[in-house]
Amino acid sequence: MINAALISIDFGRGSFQAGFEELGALANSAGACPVLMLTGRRSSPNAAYFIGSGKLKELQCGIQDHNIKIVIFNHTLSPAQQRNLEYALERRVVDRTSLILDIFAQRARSYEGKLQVELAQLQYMSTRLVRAWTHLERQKGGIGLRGPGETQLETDRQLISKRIKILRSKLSKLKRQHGIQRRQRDRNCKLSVSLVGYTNAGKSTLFNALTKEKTYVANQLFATLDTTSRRLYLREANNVVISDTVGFIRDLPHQLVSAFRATLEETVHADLLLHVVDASSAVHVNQIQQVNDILCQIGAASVPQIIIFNKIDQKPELINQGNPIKRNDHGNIECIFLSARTGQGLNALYDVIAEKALSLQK
Ligand SMILES: Nc1nc2c(ncn2[C@@H]2O[C@H](COP(=O)(O)OP(=O)(O)OP(=O)(O)O)[C@@H](O)[C@H]2O)c(=O)[nH]1
Ligand SMILES: [Mg+2]
Repeated sequence: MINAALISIDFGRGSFQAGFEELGALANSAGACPVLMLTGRRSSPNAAYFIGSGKLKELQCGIQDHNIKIVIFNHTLSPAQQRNLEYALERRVVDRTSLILDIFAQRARSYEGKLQVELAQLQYMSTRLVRAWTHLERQKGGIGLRGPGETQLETDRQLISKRIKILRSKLSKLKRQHGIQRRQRDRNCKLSVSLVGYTNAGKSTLFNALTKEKTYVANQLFATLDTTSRRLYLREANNVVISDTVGFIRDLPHQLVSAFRATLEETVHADLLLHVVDASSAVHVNQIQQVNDILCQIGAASVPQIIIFNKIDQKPELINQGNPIKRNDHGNIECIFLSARTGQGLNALYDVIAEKALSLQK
């Protein structure tokens, strides 16, 4: 683990503390150890350094005192800000987007996952490359613009766009194969159910509990990247397929959303979404909203959804009169309270899936 400094600036837009805690979890998941946490308030970012000169001094001292190797910002930095900070701090400076990209790169296991991560990284890099040179253009007042630097930049750009093209075509081939597999699955199966939700909500734990599988579970963000699907055997309704999917996060970098579109779109093709929520989190209401926003972006807003309040072992008071299933006035299931860890409420979920399977059967 390398020592990291985390910086988060409050621009007065709400849920600041939760966002900062999340950055700590992201840093941990990427393999960094947060030893210095700096916060501050501003009305808008400083153009050159994002933070003000006072905060910058504080950071410079802290870096010496705590043997810090990497500085992580809870924001999107412009290429110029990132470069200025790296010069001033003599350390690698990472913004929230590249931190998330880094975690994805560490976790990618499948061929498709690796391609998607590479595509997202190149897309991120290409925006950096373009603008990384504008400061030189300005400094040199336009003279010498066609020097070796510019040629190198042009070559880099061409290499990147060539590689992006190759990755896109490989991914679209895989997407076609997914389509074929899905149609076969549709023919054989009556209902496909996807577990979706905020990262670390407990989707994989619930998936394992339901299917007696052993997929990777960890108190980390983005433990799961690749979708895993299994047959679920229920007494009343057979042929249900359930899938564990990649978790979502607030402000998911748009490069990732576009690169992972194929994986994310798998959820669109489900007949039912089980939206897993970490009920023990103080910001779970906000997380539900974030997940629904992303579902909207990928065209899955109209897929029937049941909210699952997980980790109820830590919040037993949420269960209404001991009944794990909550229905609306029309008798439709609204949400379920359960604990994937202890198994409490799991039977109710089996019943609900069976009930839905029967009602949605084609
Ligand atoms: N107390 C408690 N902890 C739980 C419960 N379900 C999951 N957890 C814990 O929550 C953490 C995250 O669980 P995962 O199943 O990996 O969560 P996930 O939603 O798959 O996360 P990502 O794949 O990272 O998006 C792990 O430390 C689990 O042990 C539960 O019902 N109660
Ligand atoms: Mg998972």
